[in-house]
Amino acid sequence: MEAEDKSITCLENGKWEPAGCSIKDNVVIACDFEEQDQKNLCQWHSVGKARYSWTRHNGETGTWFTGPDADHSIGDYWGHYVYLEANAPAEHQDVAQFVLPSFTGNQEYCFQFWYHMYGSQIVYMSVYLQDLTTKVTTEMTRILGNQRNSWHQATFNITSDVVQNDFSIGIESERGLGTKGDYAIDDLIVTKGLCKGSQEH
Ligand SMILES: [Ca+2]
Ligand SMILES: [Ca+2]
Repeated sequence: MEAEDKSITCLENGKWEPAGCSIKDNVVIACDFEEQDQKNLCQWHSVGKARYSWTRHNGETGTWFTGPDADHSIGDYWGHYVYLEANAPAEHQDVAQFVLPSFTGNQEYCFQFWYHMYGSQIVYMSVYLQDLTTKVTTEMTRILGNQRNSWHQATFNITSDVVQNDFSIGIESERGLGTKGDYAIDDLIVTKGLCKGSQEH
């Protein structure tokens, strides 16, 4: 009898390859940001200016009335999430993308994550797929404005006809007029097949 394999071994030739996954429940990737080395495991990275980039963090953020007080997975000071800090040096209209780099196209997936958009100067969070061959971007949703001080779940079916070629998943947000606009995400999971019993977001 094999030992339970909790490791995610989906990475082949630098690309997430669902057929190579050994984890249970059809998980392609799962990022709760609790381990520093998940930066390698999930291969997430931030695209944009250095002064405004998605960063791993725990506890509350540096300004009152924006950002979460705790992460989603654990729910206390010690839990980690990834966020965009609106304080300086960030500037008005800076944009940053959180990117999961590469999935095999022309297959069905379920993508779920938790987001936190609290603050009077929140602008938007856009979730999109980018075809790595054609560079065409397909926006799946755009969440606008202050969503109060709580975590919300987003669920997406990625049907096989949406992206024919290998693709990346991106989450983009924009820094608003002032400092009360921290965005956070946690507990991202991509599984093979469409979402079970869930509604499309
Ligand atoms: Ca977490
Ligand atoms: Ca804060």
